[in-house]
Amino acid sequence: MTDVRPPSRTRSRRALAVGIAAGALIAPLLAYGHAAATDTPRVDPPLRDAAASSGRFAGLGVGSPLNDDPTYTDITATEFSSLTPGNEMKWGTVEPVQGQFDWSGADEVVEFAQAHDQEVHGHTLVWHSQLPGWVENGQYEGELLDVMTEHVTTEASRYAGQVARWDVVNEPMNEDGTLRNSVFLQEIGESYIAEAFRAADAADPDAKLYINDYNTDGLGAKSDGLYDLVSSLLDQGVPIDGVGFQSHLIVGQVPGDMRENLQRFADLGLEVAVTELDVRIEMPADDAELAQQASDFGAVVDACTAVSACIGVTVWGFTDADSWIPGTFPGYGAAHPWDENYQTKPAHDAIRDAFLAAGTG
Ligand code: G2I
Repeated sequence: MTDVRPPSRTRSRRALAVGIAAGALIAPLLAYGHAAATDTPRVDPPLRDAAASSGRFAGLGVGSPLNDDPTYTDITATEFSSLTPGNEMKWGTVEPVQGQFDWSGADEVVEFAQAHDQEVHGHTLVWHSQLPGWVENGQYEGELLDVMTEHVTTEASRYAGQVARWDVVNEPMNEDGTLRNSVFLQEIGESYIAEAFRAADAADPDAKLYINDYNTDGLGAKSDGLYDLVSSLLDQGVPIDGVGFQSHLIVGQVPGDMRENLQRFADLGLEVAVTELDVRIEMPADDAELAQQASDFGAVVDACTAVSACIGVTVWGFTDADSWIPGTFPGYGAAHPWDENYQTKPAHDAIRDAFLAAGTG
């Protein structure tokens, strides 16, 4: 339970990134160019190669356990160039008892990613949800600031050099743009956010440090509040590198000002990324809704590729067979780019084509 050794490292993160970028820039060009010249059937590139042709990653928020289904792992390995552990790096998972760590699930995802030349997007260090009971209920020794700092330091140190990006603080905003009244805000005050970033930076100076939230994809009160918060963190010299836009969307409701919103954060000098994209449909989904969903996935990728500081798009699950949506939004489903039988949906092709349209493909 308390093993502190990191999983073995075969290649550095930087080497991985270069390898992915170089290989993926060339692969779709060869496939496309050759097919056009000889009239042989077109070979569609996997999403990771399509994304790389525009200099970006195609990410996946993975379910667990990863290795149960060979079709699942095969698609995970071949289609995506970044993995976000869906639950395995959350506080409640890794530190169920104060000071006792269980890295098994997180290590599994990191090792899988390294074996398949994928980046890891760490998720998440400080979040009000999926906390261990001892944090939630205040059953810890000492001050919460020290407890939080210790947790961030321990987890970010363990994976230092192996995590490309960390969601350091997740979902800090209320819908009206004020700060969420989490246990961290209550016990520490709003400085908890700056302190979490400082601890993560000290533990892993190479990881890009993100703040990540939902319903901040377009302009509005919540994203205005996030913008003000991030601006203030930058003014204070807090080591923040990026903003993640989760993009849990409803079919037909991609914010028309998403590009503009991403751009204003980029204009602060930050990276931006789409971090948890899905597009839910009220069930049963018909063909018209699946076509609209495809257009929605494409529109989100277009919003990202229109912003040079937007470094990639992560989908939150790839198959309708393994989805968080029906449990959280009863009556909704079909939110992902592959169907329940692991067949690609129009949404998959729209993601691929949007990346290719922005890139060299
Ligand atoms: O809620 C959707 C996402 C919103 N943004 C932050 C993400 O971390 C969050 O992800 C989801 C996971 O995809 C779910 O898998 O977070 C949920 C909890 O808020 C996760 O659901 C939980 C279930 O509630 C538990 O019953 C289950 O034991 O997943 C657990 C592990 O499968």
